[in-house]
Amino acid sequence: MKNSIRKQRQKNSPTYQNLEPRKMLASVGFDGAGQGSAELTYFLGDAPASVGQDLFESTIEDALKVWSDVADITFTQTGQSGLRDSLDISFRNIDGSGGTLAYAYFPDDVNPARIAGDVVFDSSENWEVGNQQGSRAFDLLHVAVHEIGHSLGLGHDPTAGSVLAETVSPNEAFDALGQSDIDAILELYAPAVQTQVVPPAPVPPAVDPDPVAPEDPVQETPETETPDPETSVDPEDEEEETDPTDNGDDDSEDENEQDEEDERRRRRFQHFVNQWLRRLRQYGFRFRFR
Ligand SMILES: [Ca+2]
Ligand SMILES: [Ca+2]
Ligand SMILES: [Zn+2]
Repeated sequence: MKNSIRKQRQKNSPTYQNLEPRKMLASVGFDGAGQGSAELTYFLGDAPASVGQDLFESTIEDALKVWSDVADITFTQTGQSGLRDSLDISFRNIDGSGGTLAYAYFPDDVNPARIAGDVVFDSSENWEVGNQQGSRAFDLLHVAVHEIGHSLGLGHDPTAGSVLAETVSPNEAFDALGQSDIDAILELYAPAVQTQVVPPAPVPPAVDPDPVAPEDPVQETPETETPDPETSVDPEDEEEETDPTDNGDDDSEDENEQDEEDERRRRRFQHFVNQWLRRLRQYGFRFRFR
């Protein structure tokens, strides 16, 4: 298949903004016929200095996650190129600036396993992530989501809003899959088992745990300025706790306990909100329509 795709590419003289000339092929996906799951690896080649390796890596991770959030596909990075069931993702000069932006190989039912799923970006294009540079550069994330769609077996899609549209404008930045993209990938693979980013319910346990080591439902160290109930002590609380004259059985203490409980709930809720916001940022909700 490789040769015929190459010939096809040479015969066509693509217009600017076509992502790639692509022969119409049909694939059942890496999972074979039916809607199954796929465990794939991916290998990253060297990014051009204009993009930078870190941005390349994080952008590809974001693009892979766009698909694995929807379909039951796992991607694990590997340091070895040329593996079976592995997407080798690299840059090289394809045809200079303009023309083809990138291309990808369909899964192993269409291509030899060694190249199935591989993606190549044209290192001669100006790339950015987002659309800060307007018409001067193409959104690497958009093109990566598009090409990885091909890697997984999807063809082009003329539906408005599809990331698999045949063309892309340099003024576009990826926002989300279109509904037709979601429908198309779910015709090839099972739905993602893993739930999407959902915040933990902001309800503390009914029984307060040991106040010295409050139960933290998500075992991560908060990195925000939110006070950690474990390490910060309200001066009034401290006074209350160390008051030697307190016999510990009057009504005002009950009220104080209630206040402390409310304060703990408030801090825990704030902790959840901060964590959720951090995850949203982490998972790349960084593009907005303008
Ligand atoms: Ca090109
Ligand atoms: Ca742009
Ligand atoms: Zn395409």
